Amino acid sequence: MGVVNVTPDSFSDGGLHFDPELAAAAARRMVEEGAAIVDIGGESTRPGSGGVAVGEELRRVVPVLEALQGDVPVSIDTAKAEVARRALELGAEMVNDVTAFRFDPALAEVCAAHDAYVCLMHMQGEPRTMQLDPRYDDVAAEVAAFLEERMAFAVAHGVREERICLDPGIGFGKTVEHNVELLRRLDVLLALGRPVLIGFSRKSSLGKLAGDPQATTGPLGASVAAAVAAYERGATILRVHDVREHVDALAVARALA
Ligand code: HH2
Repeated sequence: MGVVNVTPDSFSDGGLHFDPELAAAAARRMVEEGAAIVDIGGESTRPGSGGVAVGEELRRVVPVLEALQGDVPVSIDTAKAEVARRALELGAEMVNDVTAFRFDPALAEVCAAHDAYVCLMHMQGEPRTMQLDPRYDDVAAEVAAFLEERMAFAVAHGVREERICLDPGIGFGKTVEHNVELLRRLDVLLALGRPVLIGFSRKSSLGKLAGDPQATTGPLGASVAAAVAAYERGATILRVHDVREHVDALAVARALA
């Protein structure tokens, strides 16, 4: 899964794809490089961010979706029913909601009505404050229990279970140690029986693991290593910014498995 953030302020690629033409070109390039789907988002969820209004989010993503219609498999990264509805009408096939239908419960019905693929992600707290003091007794078990409950909510609102993938939400209300433990114990999440998506690409925990305690992003080599490790532990969807490098690495990891 390639990432295209149509935002001025994303932590990883903020401003790079704010122009709709550039965003659409980046999405096309990612598919040429081997992405199976491109995740398009109009709202940054980086630590500290406060969110954008629905009108602004639509203004950011709709021109990109219009430019791409039909060419590229699209996932829409949104927590808002109205944005998802418009994106699905414009051909998106997946809804990636970092709030797992908590921000806007009406989103579940929109996904059900379109029989869309859905990614449900775990987050402790909200982006504005989530990195202040995240705490868990048992991070893997708590994340799995949360996702199991959100999956039941989605199914109760008409989303088919076969359409759902689950994501522990690397960096969303988690310390470096929490992120590491979630990957080490990915089997706890896989036991829920759904495909697991991991988004570790460029996240600050990787920069910290690579030796810089002040890191705010993660270097490419560290992102690739995390994706390969996640793949080897059973994740089957890797959300990444640098598609070509990840596709190459994952092809080799697969050949050597
Ligand atoms: N991470 C980000 C955004 N959306 N969705 C899922 N399912 N999983 C993730 O790990 C995930 C996500 C944050 O990364 P990015 O999109 O690069 O930055 P920003 O939120 O600042 O736009």
